[in-house]
Amino acid sequence: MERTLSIIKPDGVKRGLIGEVIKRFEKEGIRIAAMKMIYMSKKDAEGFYAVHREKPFFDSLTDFMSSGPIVVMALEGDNVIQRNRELMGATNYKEAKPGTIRADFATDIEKNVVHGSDSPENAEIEIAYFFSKLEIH
Ligand code: IDP
Ligand code: MG
Repeated sequence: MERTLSIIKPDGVKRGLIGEVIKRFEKEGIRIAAMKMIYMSKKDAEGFYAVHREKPFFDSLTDFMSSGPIVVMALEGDNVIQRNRELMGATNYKEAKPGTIRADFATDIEKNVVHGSDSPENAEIEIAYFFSKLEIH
């Protein structure tokens, strides 16, 4: 059993896609172990995306991620890190497989609706960034 961090980004929340995204997880038998809506400050977003500090898109990405409320979730299931990445689709929605969240809803390489951890190490760090032990069920 594995856990991963999922985020419905500000574009997804603003466009009314919370239910749509959660439905796709639940349909796949992925369990939601923790969930809340939060509003990150620019500093919160910079801390979360610290691995991308040197990237040219870092400033724009952290502005975007602190531009409105987001929904953060800890997802649980077998192989859920990879399964979530498959449901999300490629970072660039133009390269995402048809039927994935990003292919269906993303409008931009940055505004791509969802985040998902990419490894067990990062999943653990990212879940702990938002949730205390008492918030994960
Ligand atoms: P991922 O979200 O698919 O794991 P990462 O490479 O970790 O993709 O990038 C984090 C986020 O940064 C992406 O989801 C996207 O919002 C944004 N991003 C990635 N590459 C670019 C880019 O080339 N231009 C603008 N934004 C980007
Ligand atoms: Mg990533």
